[in-house]
Amino acid sequence: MAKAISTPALERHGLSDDQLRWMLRNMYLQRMLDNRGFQLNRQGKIPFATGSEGHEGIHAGAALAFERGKDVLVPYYRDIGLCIGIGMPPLQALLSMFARGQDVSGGRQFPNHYSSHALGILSISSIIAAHCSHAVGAAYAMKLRKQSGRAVLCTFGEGATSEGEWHESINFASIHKLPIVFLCENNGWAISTPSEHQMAVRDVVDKAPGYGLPGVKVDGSDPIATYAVLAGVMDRARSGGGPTLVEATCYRFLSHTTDDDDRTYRTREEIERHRNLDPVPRFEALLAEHGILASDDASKMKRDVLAEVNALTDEAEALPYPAAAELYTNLYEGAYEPWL
Ligand SMILES: Cc1ncc(C[n+]2csc(CCOP(=O)(O)OP(=O)(O)O)c2C)c(N)n1
Repeated sequence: MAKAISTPALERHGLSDDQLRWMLRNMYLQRMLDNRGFQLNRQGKIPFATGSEGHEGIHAGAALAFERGKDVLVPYYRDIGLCIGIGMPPLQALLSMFARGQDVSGGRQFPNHYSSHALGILSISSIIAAHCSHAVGAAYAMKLRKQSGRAVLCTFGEGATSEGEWHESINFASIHKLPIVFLCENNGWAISTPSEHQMAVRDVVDKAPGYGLPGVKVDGSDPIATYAVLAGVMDRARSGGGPTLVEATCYRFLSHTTDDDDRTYRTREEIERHRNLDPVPRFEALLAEHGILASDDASKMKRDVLAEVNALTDEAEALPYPAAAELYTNLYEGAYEPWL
């Protein structure tokens, strides 16, 4: 008699059905917001947007490993899903794109420079890897103040790992056993530079032993695996075990930003090949296979997210630009008199 083929149990690392569905919703929201940026740019409504399509699995997994109210996130410009995942209102992303006065940077359209004291999000630095030293500073402060039970999560791309500040930061963190996790979102490209032109070692984690800290590589298109790795190493950092370098692999499906034409350096076939690893349909299929999504749950969730993003787009677009009188606000200490 033929044996019935049963689906192997899902390795869920303690995540409940609700948490798994939350992850999927976060991934849809990231993708729709991200794609909205490109659409608005092509419509001539916003000057610039970055693409994070392909990073959704990393962001959903990392967001759940982050402890709100305790940890500090020092993100980079692709982390829209991670910032939303730890509580940033999605409207913030649109306010930044539209350069509206209510944006946290006052509408200066330095894209994705989210920050929130309440949520523990430090502003990013557009200078690649400069924020790693800021992150290490935050972790050093936690250690000096003897704040156990807290850790810093610092993210960056693989291109950043060629920068001097990255090496200095990771070295300092390792010497002082700081409560920090360095999360590399390795999408294979640093604008037009492929990772094999970026480093002579195969993997970013190969750099960890040189600094005396552990390195863990994970498939970043799998949000559960990413969560499991990050939850473990964040706990280790929080309890005094020291820093870890995590490399989460993914692929950047869109061009680097709306200013970049990726047809000049990679083929359409390469992108299509990587579509097999697209984290969003893969995770959706996994949850459906294990009965965590009912038959119309995914389409309903997508419709809800689209309606939310449409409403937020209209809301952000209707808000005013910053007033001209705000031009120098937050640039100089105290009242500033223009010298003209
Ligand atoms: C110090 C510095 N050098 C160059 C740039 C220009 N630049 C902006 S993004 C980028 C690529 C970074 O690639 P990676 O770290 O792999 O992150 P990804 O964009 O692929 O997510 C570069 C070179 C910069 N912002 N800062």
